[in-house]
Amino acid sequence: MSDEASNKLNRRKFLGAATLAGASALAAGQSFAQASKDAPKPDPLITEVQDWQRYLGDGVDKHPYGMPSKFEKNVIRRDVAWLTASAESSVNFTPLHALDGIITPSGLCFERHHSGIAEIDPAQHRLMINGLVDKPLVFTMDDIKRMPRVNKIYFLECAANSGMEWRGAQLNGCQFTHGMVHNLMYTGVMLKTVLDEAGIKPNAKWLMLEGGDAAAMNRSVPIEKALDDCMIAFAMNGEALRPEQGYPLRAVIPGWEGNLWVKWIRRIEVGDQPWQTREETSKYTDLLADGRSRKHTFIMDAKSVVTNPSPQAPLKFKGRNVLSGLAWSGRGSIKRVDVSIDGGRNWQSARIDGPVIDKSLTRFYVDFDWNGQEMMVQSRAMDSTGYVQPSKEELRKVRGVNSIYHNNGIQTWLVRANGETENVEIG
Ligand SMILES: Nc1nc2c(c(=O)[nH]1)N[C@H]1C(S)=C(S)[C@@H](COP(=O)(O)O)O[C@H]1N2
Ligand SMILES: [Mo]
Repeated sequence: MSDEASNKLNRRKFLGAATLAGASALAAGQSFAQASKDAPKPDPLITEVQDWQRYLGDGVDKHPYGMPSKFEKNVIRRDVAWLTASAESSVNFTPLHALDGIITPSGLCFERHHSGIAEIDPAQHRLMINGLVDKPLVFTMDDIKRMPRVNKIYFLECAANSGMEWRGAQLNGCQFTHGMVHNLMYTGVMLKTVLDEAGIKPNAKWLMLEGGDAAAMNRSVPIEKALDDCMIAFAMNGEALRPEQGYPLRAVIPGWEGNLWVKWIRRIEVGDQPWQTREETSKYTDLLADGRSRKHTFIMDAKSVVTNPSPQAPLKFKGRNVLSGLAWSGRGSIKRVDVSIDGGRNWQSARIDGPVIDKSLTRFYVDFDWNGQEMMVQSRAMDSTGYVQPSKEELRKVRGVNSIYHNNGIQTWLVRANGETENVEIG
């Protein structure tokens, strides 16, 4: 049977199933300590002294820079070899299914490079500002670190995130379908502060941001956005940027597609129109159904995904379970997230927990009781503008299937009776 046919069949079988509202009514007296019921009795892990209790552990001189426990060795960025021709011009993915809260650990942020990671000595890094300015300037890293700084938490999403899913369910894991996103606390200087130093001319309309990597990647950003909330950041999660993320300096363009967040930034040219160069062909263009393309699609619309359960994180036990996921919007904050377990007929509001910040990932949960029924799990985000995340069907009606970019459609996971979970599409 083809995958498509089997998905249809599963959907038919599923129609009589209960809603999450029904499923979430916890059976009276049911314990959370259900997994331990299968342990031998008496349980040596309770009655015997273990090695880690018997021997001295590593001293404070063993790990000058800490790493995760060896038992977490599967929690890593992963790539999909067949997606791109070379690892230097490629992408890897954040393991969303294995993370919690809203901040992405620095070593697990997805990477997207056009010409690999530039290795730059900060003492030799320069940021130049030229074009329509009163005084062209060159900043060293030391200069930038003497300017007033700010701390902000933002998501960065590549416009190609979920791009492989436009024509149908393809990659089996939220790491691969949604993992081109990370969420970090940035420390740096407002771009406005840097621009004010140079003094921008009245006819300035666009900035060209240029990277110091071998791609010399550049993108054009309208001046209104640049003066509003953009930053030049030198730190992430409290320490220097990682080389992968643009060390020693990157642009932060909140809520807008990742492509604009130029890494290893070395030059800002102020102009009166968008920059037209060969390099800007690396710009992302949305192809529409009729063959035309959308010119500038900068903002990342509201989106969400259930990270647990998902194909890499199946359900292991009946009874009490935690469904969890992430929601975000480039237009503001997340107001509400609804979750369905019957493929979008019935919805229940999820519990949002942790900080709810503009243009940041937001964490949601549903604490529910699973009786082993098959489920079609979906989540739907609503942002502070009232925008509601569309279904993939709705999205395709407007945008066709020729796009790669800006796919913010609702994701469906089929959870089978044995807990295994698959990427499927309804309809
Ligand atoms: N200089 C430079 N900046 C760059 C890129 C690049 O290849 N070179 N890739 C862009 C793209 S397409 C994305 S999605 C983001 C990815 O940021 P990350 O690697 O921190 O995840 O960086 C952007 N900035
Ligand atoms: Mo990107």
